[in-house]
Amino acid sequence: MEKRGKISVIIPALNEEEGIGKTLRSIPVEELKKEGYDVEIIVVDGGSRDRTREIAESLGAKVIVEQRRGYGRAYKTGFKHASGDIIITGDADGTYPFELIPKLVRILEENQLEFINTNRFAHMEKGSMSLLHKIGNKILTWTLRVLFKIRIEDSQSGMWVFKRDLLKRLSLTGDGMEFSEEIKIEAFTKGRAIEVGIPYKKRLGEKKLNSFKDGIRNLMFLFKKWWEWRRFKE
Ligand SMILES: Nc1nc2c(ncn2[C@@H]2O[C@H](COP(=O)(O)OP(=O)(O)O)[C@@H](O)[C@H]2O)c(=O)[nH]1
Ligand SMILES: [Mg+2]
Repeated sequence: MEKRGKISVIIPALNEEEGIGKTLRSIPVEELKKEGYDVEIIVVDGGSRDRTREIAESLGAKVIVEQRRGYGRAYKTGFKHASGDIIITGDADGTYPFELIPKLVRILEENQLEFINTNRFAHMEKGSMSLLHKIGNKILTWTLRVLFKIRIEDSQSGMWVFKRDLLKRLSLTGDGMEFSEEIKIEAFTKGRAIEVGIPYKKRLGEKKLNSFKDGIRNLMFLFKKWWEWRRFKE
């Protein structure tokens, strides 16, 4: 069998005992191995006080504990531990279609891309995103598009598929939820990137995002990032 390299699936999790099992079981490890990929699954646990770590370990994931708070912080720590040529990310709450990994990896490889963002608005299950959250997302995505001239539909999607090598060229500063928009700004302005539509499901367990607080923070971050980006371009 032709060896195709290694895939690292990275999942941040904070008190996700309800969703982590379903999430990990939906990763088609055997299918990917048959296609010639090695697969590692890394769960970056933020110090969960429930059974998240235990469940993740029992399902064969490598668990890294990152006590410092924040979604971006968790990813930056996870990336350091990843050894795959291709990295795939997503939440531990059962919302993202990990079963599509083989298809997304094929799109990345066949088109010689460095980064794929996923667009959840393409096929969104009813009730999977509140109206407030949708409006917030639209404002953030529109602002990002105007400031950075990037044509994407979902600036807050947490599922990305990318070449690990690209990370060397990206400057990732955000420790919180703003990390999601930052990695897209960096990848789309510095690498070969596209967006692909995916289905998005209702969450298991409680959400960790504070829609209002994180929304404002993410908006401010876009302007801060844009200010630095313009200065750097000159
Ligand atoms: N390790 C770690 N994971 C986090 C932290 N905050 C959120 N997460 C995880 O990051 C993912 C995204 O959070 P979520 O509440 O689903 O945000 P939403 O999908 O934007 O509503 C989930 O898997 C969370 O468990 C954190 O501080 N540390
Ligand atoms: Mg989520």
